[in-house]
Amino acid sequence: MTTNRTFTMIKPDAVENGHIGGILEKITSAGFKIVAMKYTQLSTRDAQEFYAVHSERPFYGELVEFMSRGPIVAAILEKDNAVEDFRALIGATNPAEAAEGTIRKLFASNIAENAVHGSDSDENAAIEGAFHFSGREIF
Ligand code: RTP
Ligand code: MG
Repeated sequence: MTTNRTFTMIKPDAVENGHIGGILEKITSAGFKIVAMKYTQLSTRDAQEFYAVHSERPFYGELVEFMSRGPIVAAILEKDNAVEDFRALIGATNPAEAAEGTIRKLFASNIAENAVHGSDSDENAAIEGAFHFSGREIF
């Protein structure tokens, strides 16, 4: 079953700004269990592939460059209703519109450099988790 899991990345801006610890604290305090995690960096090709769904959007080139410019933390998280609850925890895409207390409100810079990724469906959570982790890296 994958329906109680979601996939996240702490994006390069948040890593650069020293927010790995703060973000992981928010995630675990909200009741998410970390079942897989790694410190890694996306190649240009990895970022193009991961965000292929946005390839026709005007911000695609900027997004690929941003997401591949430095290390990220990738993780699979487990909790009841994980996808929806994690999207609520991270807040709106644009941190200026994100609710108080959300991860993007607390740690994000702007709509492009917004600190964290959260899967938008159970299906994508499974695809994105498999993009980064093999079965033996998930606990
Ligand atoms: P994510 O996929 O990273 O969790 O973010 P999201 O669902 O809230 O937003 P989405 O529409 O999927 O956009 C993916 C990422 O693209 C960047 N973006 N830049 N410059 C812009 O107007 C713009 N819009 C989106 C952000 O990094 C966003 O999280
Ligand atoms: Mg998205």
